[in-house]
Amino acid sequence: MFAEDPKRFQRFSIEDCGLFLDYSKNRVTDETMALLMNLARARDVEGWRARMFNGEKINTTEDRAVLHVALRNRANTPIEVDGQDVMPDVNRVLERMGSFAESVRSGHWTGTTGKRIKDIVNIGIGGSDLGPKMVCKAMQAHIPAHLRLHFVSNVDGAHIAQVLNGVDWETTLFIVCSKTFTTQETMLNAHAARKWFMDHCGDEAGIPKHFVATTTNVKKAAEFGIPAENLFEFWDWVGGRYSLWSAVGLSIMLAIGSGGFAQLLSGAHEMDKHFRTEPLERNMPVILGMLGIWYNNFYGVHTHAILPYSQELRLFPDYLQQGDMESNGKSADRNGRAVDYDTGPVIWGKAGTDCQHSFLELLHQGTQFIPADFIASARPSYPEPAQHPVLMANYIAQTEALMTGRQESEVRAELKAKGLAEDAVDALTPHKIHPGNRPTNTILFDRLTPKTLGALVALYEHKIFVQGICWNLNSYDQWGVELGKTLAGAVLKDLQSDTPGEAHDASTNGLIARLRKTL
Ligand code: G6Q
Repeated sequence: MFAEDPKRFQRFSIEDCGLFLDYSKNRVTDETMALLMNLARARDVEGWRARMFNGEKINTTEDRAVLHVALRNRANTPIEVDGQDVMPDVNRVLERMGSFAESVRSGHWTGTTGKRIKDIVNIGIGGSDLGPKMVCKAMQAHIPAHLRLHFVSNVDGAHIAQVLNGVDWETTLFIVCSKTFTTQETMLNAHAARKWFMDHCGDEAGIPKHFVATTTNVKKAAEFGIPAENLFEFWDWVGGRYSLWSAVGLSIMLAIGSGGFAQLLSGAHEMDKHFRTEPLERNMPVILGMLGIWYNNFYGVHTHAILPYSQELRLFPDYLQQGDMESNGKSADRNGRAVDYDTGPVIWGKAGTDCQHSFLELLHQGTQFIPADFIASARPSYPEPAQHPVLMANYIAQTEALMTGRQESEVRAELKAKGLAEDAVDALTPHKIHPGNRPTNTILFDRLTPKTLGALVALYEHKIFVQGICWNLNSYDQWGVELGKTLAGAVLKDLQSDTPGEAHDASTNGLIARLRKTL
């Protein structure tokens, strides 16, 4: 296709919001793209997009609006939920977060013994962990040397213990980050942190200098002992996995400052504008979303790899894994009918070049083809002159190799040139053939800044939206997660009770009996 069409790269690439997207290495023609755009129109992506931006309650199973776009609405135009403009509340909380973050960063806010805060521990899980953690890791180069960020999520006690072992109670600030303030893991970890703090400080009066909360459940946070002035609220129209732009991003603001956070928001806002106003044919989230549908529903390919060629973006695949799979991993449609088509793919990935030394083999030579997004920054964040060109060369070479492969004739010629005998050439050739024709998207930006990162995250959020609409899903509920939050209760009761029941299957009963001996 490239040989026949010298303009293919120009036609199938697009640049906006600081991001360059090359989607020319996909199995598509102009006709494919036109038909995919027809499909998006037929599914009324534009109508649903307007409904989301207008604050309609498109999350029908929870009767909620879906308004993460309001959190980064830098134009400050009114956005109403139930007839009420949400922007004054959004701005009020942002301002409070800003003055708190700046006061901690400048050393004006101190711990109870008067020492400056050095360690910030965010205690949260899922949407209250993955977004802020990913952004803080990505923005490491922008974080002042005197501040260290830690994220505790797992209810495995090793997680909090390891973090607490490395910090000093006098200089540590805990953020209890939970939309509901009832999530078992977060509450247990928060109580463990509180106990550890009290064991050292010995005085309840020290708590307000070391514990803050971000939540929609102001009452529960107050019961935990967080004073009202240490509480940063958000609202039920912010989905957990879309919440890093809200008070859930307090750790980000502490890390990169209120100015950096504003840049993150404005990058996302630019992408919101792009998504809202560009025609579908020139709309990056729509293009990525429809290409995903092309492979998922027309080729029957059910996984998609996210490969940032960036050590700083190494958590981006984990973050998107939740964003995408929790949103579109559904099998009932909006009307409650079981779907008879495939919905969200498995999202996975790892930073390059490390991924080349692990699973990329399967992408090159496996029996299935796996579409992949290659993401990178044209300029490095750290001055290591020898490294960056090599990183970039690998980034590009992989997409080229996945597309062009290595044909039999090439392999044979190369082996012969090395002087191998004819039978050795015959034996080795099949193993060295790479079929090629494996599709990739390449996303490139000038530099990894808060602004480009904001645009990048929003690009994928809207891609997920587009796909959810095409599959007629509610991408904004998570009943599977809710089930998980209650499932462990019955087992825990049997693990801890003096008279455990035998109500489970034989395997579960057997495992409970085994563990009862050690607990
Ligand atoms: C995200 C999910 C889920 C949620 C966590 C934490 O969209 O709903 O990952 O973020 O379960 O919930 P809390 O913030 O309520 O503790």
